[in-house]
Amino acid sequence: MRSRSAGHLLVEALIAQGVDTVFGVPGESYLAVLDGFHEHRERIRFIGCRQEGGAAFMAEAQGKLSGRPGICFVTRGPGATNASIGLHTAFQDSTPMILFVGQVASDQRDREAFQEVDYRQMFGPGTLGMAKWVGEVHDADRLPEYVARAFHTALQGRPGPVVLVLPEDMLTHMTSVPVLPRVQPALAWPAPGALRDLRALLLAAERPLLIAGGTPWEAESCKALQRFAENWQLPVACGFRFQDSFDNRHPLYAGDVGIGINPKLAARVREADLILALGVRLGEMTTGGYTLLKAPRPAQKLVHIHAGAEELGRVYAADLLLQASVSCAAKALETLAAPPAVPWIEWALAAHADYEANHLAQAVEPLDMAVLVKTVQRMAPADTVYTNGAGNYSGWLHRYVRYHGMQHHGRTQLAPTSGAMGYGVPAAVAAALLHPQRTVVNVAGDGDFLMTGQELATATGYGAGRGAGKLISIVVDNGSYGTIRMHQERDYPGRVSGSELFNPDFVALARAYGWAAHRVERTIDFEPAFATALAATLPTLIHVKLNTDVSTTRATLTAIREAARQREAS
Ligand SMILES: Cc1ncc(C[n+]2csc(CCOP(=O)(O)OP(=O)(O)O)c2C)c(N)n1
Repeated sequence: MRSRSAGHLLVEALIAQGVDTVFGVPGESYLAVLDGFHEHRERIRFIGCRQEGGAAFMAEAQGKLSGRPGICFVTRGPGATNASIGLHTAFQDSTPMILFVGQVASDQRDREAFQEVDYRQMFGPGTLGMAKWVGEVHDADRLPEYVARAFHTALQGRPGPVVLVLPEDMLTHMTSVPVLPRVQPALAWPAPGALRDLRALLLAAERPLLIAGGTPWEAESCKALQRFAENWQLPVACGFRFQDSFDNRHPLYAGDVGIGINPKLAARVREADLILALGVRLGEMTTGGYTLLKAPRPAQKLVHIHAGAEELGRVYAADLLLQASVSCAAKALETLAAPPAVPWIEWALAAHADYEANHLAQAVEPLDMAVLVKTVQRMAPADTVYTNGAGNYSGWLHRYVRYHGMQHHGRTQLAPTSGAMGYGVPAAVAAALLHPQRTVVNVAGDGDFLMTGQELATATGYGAGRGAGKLISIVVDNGSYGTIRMHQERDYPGRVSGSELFNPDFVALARAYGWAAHRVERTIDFEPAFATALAATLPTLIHVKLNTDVSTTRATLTAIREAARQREAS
């Protein structure tokens, strides 16, 4: 085996894992790796981003889209701190991801050398919710072992982010060790006895509800889930921001259990006598703040199926716990013999009828977000990827986009269950770069957009959205951090502080980045603007002006404030 630097070896190891694109911001701490990317530029590309938060979000989106770890490279101290938002998102969203961090040279360690941080302390598993594992590589010959372990750890059990720390001097050591083969994650199958118990619980149920979500769903497991649901006529809801786990057009679809949940679905979750939670973590957002399922002992019978042993029994005392990968669980469930008839047909039909009724919206003038979102889905190709960050504006996507199950076009919803603002733009840029044939539509709030809007330059620089697939970002400008304003009006009516925004001219800003841009102030002007964007040869930003008072898909700020004042008065 020829000798080369560990930096080159690392790039070869990534290629052996099937990686062809990585995201990052360069730093002097890992020059040998950057040189490796130059060496192997025909087989792997380094997308240089404009801020590590953007790069880490892009890698997270890569992990969501591919089911394999998204890869991000950043420099020490400032680079790693900027990247932490993407790491946190990958953790909360159970997305496989590896963050490589350049580190000070070994002979400088522990002096608080320039930009030195102890990443085991900063991101370590003891720190709730940042990384599954933090490894530091001190021996160039062992780099393949660390990389393979990073892939396994990111993919197995509950998927998530891993950090590999790379001391600068280690990267320049010469080594002749070979790379290891592509990692295939070990899968966990449900035990036959547990499946029998699950069947018995189903047979005893009258109002069951399946909640699907988490990761890693893909085409085959989504198909298996659908067959299981059909065999048993089970109504299926999706967990918060996992709306593409089950086809929203299917007659058994009941809606999503997340922020802005359909009140009828919330009632149905409470009324259910059996909740079958498949792949979802049963976190705060999917349980309505642990109220739809009362913690720690729910009123409903609860079966929780999850790949991570640590998730089972984390909060809830369930009636049955199954540790299994979602793909294995779904395949096992579809073989579960269903009775000739189930007693909950009416219940299942009503669940879907409630979902359909929730699609109807009261008209809003002059700009109707419900119509806007429905227009996007009517006009955009069926395999369009939708991205968003955090903010009330995302409620219109959650409520009105009918996400297709992953058996149709893979993942089409890139949205942070972590509630990280700024996610949508970089996720969209990553999706457009990774799938140039597919159209990507980002919807961002005005606050949300400017957290990572600099990545428009990355899109322009790397030619995203210039081919068959379009890249479109719709900025919903209500002149405020509207979600926070909503909370203020609810808890401190009329006392607005810190949530008003001064915005730039978004059209001029987008054009300065080399994007096409349009402004829309009325519903009727949206369709022509979106048609122009779908025909454009440049990525396009559509700046949508929304009245600040339009707060959520269901309420205005005025109504929220008045209700709060009445509560105060009574
Ligand atoms: C990185 C980050 N910072 C702060 C918050 C808290 N936060 C949640 S929503 C929100 C306001 C979002 O404003 P905007 O994007 O304009 O959307 P809107 O709510 O107005 O629709 C804020 C500040 C967050 N979720 N993420």
